[in-house]
Amino acid sequence: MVAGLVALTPAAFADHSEVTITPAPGSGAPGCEETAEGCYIPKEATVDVGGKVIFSNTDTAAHTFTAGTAADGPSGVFDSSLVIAGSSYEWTATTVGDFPYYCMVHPWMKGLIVVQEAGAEEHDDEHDDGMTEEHMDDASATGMLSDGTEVSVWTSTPTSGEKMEISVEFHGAEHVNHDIMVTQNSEEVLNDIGAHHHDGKGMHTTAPLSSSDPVEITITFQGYGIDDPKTGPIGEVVVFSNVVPEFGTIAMMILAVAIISIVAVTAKLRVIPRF
Ligand SMILES: [Cu+2]
Repeated sequence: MVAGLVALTPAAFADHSEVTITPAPGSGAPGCEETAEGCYIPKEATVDVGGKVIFSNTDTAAHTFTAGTAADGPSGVFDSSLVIAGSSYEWTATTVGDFPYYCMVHPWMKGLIVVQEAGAEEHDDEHDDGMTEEHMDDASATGMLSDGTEVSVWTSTPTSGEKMEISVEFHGAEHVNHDIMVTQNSEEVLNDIGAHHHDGKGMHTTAPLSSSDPVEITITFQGYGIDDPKTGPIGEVVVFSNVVPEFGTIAMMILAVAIISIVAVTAKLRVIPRF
């Protein structure tokens, strides 16, 4: 496989060192939540770790800018308390993650702040570790969920004694939750439960491998979204068998949840060797 190298200059990255969020005009009355723009503008903002988030109240009503959700209450990550018209509030992001927020006075007002590593970019062509991402055709393997979302994996070459890197992408999807399990010769080398990728992409690393044989990657989709209930074909499983990056995948299947339960029961019957 020929790796397509992508030259990236700092200018290729959007600047996420500071973002200003304003309430939609008139958001003190319900209705903004029905619009495409939402009640906080932008309703989803991206900022780097160490970056500054400014809530500038350009509306005529007083609002709060409170991390958490109206359903679960404040999360404590940040809280402006009441910001009167013409005032502003600043918060500096310190950890990577998705931070939903809302207005305590007007609970229909909701927004999301996505905090990412400095220099990371949602739509760039290179992962943080320098592993070059190919077009979908060049993925190690691509499968599909029943809602049509394509799921691709890119992997490093399985090498005895080394960790294997696996990049997963749910094309065009946001806020993807999934589990990922990787086995090699029936030995579990990675079992990540509850991974969340706010831009649909993520990296996973296995334990050091005990051989250079192909691996099997099982991805269980756990829904789109941040808060429950999550949406999408939850529980669907995409299995990539015999994954070796040069030759692609020999078999790819989408299995129903029921089949997985059978596998789980069967696994319990395995004889565990004792030394
Ligand atoms: Cu408000």
